[in-house]
Amino acid sequence: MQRILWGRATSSNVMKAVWALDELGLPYDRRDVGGKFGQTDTPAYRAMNPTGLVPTLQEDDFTLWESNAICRYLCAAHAPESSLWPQAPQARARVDRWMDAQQTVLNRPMSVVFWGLVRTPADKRDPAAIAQAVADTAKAYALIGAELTRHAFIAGDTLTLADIPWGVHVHRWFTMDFDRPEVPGLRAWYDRLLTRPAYRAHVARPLE
Ligand SMILES: N[C@@H](CCC(=O)N[C@@H](CS)C(=O)NCC(=O)O)C(=O)O
Repeated sequence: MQRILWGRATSSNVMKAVWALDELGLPYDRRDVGGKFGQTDTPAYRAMNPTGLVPTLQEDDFTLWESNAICRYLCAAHAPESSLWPQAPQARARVDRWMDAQQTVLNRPMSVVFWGLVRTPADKRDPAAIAQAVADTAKAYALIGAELTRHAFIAGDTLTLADIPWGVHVHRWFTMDFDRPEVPGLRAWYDRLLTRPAYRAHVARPLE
């Protein structure tokens, strides 16, 4: 079976998929598309992913988009026993809840902070919008911080898929140059993630 992960390495959503692939020890080829590489507007790419976004997973003639769905599929299809996505319904639901919350609670303010501070020239920034987004992002991180003061990872004592969507963003949070609000529990968890080879290889990279 040939497995291809379509998407540029600088995308937070691509990072989730490659981090999960490496944690599960699954081989893949990653192909650069999206951003400065383009190619996401072609009929061939849109046939795989009608949103034109990255990432897209391709396994022979099966294709899948939405980064969190890709992470869950990889566990379900190739590592059903993995502790990354526990099988017990309540444990699994707790993991899924945090994956959803990254998309619904964290993503919007964190995008404003990241795009504002990293991808926008200093003279074009909107300081008020960034300040509001920093406050909202800190509130979102406080939700997982409350969990992380009770156990080592978001959904318990071991790494699960819950850590992956939040973990890609926390590297940006601690790497951007700004006056960062303190969130109890967050830095220790980030340091824990930094001990993982897959996280260092794909997520903890210079911001661009
Ligand atoms: N909800 C989608 C969002 C995908 C998304 O917004 N991807 C961004 C990169 S992080 C993208 O494709 N941007 C346009 C591009 O890279 O060309 C997911 O989680 O996969």
